[in-house]
Amino acid sequence: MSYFPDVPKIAYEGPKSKNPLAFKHYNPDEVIEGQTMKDLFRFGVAYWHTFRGTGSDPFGAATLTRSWETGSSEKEIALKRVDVAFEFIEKLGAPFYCFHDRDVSPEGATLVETNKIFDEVAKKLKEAQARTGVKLLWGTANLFSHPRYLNGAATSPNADVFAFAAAQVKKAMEVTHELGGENYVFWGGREGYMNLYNTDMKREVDHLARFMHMAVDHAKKIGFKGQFLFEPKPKEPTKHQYDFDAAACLNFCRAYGLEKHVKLNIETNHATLAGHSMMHELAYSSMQGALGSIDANTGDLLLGWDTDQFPTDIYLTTQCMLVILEQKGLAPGGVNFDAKVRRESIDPVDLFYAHIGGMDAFARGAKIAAAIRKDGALSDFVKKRYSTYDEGMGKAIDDGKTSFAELESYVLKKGELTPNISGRQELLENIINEYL
Ligand code: XUL
Ligand code: CO
Repeated sequence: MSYFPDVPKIAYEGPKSKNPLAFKHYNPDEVIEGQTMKDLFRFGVAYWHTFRGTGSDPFGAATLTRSWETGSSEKEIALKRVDVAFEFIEKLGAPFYCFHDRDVSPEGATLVETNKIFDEVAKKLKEAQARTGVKLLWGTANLFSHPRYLNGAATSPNADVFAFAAAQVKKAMEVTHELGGENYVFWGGREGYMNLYNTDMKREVDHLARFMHMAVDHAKKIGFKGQFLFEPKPKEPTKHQYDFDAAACLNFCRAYGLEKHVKLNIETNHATLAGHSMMHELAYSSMQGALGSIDANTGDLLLGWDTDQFPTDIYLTTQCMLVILEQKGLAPGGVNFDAKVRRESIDPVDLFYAHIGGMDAFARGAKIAAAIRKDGALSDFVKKRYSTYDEGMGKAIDDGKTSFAELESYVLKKGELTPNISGRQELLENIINEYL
């Protein structure tokens, strides 16, 4: 039984190909800075968008009707969907996938029933992974869709809801571990507030930290060695989310002693919602050794909410790859397409076009970034720009070997300062365009 009978295995055909169902730039075996593209990107397919996306939006009902979404029960459909998903992922040639517990497996009437169904689905996922060689990049728990989470999960003012969330994450971690998941993600869509009049922010943030320490303890207990990742997002659905951006997440981790246990999963559309560029969030996490993985997508400047579109902008992917190459890749993280086709893109084949475009855009970005890096087109300039710190008093500042008093006598003695040099932004922007 095939769910995509008209789609062959997607092959690399090179930049001259006009075949829409072929890669023009993503060539898994091609080496960039010592790594194959397959290992550099570690592309992942997001189960929630690609196999559960319906095209519904706050103003309209589902538009993406999929022929396979039929069966006598939610469980039966969930099991069938595993076949659909692995046919898609295998044909696409993505080495990884990612899921929330509730994307792959429905909620039953009780927690016992929910977990029993989850075990059955996980068994089938494990078989499909073994058959196809597709691996689990990360798992996570959906702590935002069910009405019980209306006030949050780990930050809910209701302790029973906290307890239920803990039970749900415990199970999701165990299944992720069972499936060989290489990371485990926490995205707190409802971990925040809508209004400070009814919120004890200190208590909520303390609870979030308690929750995380219990997760760390449980990972130890079950032998899960995967990387924990926070996924920053400033808002949506909640007005203010505690994991606002990379800086807020890292501050939280340090304040509560979690910095050894948690890295970040940076998402493009979340970065822009926070008023940052993706490159800023990547560079900020990377410089602190905390860039673990990325959720690749893009927003729309004219809409302004989390539109989760597939990334096709070569400037964007080049900027991402400049940072990712600098830190020699993302493993055990990867590039997960947290992106959905538009509600007007109603055919299953659109899912292929979308992923092919995203993978090719990243491959092009990587080739361009590698060429820029090889020539030192940016780095030589940046090094020169800071060269006053390479010797003399500048070096003493860098080495922590001076003081305000010493610097005061230094400038008094020196009189005239070393002149500033041009930032050359326009020239550097022109140079980047020469590589595109
Ligand atoms: C929501 C979002 C999530 C996380 C996983 O904006 O990005 O799908 O990636 O919970
Ligand atoms: Co995401």
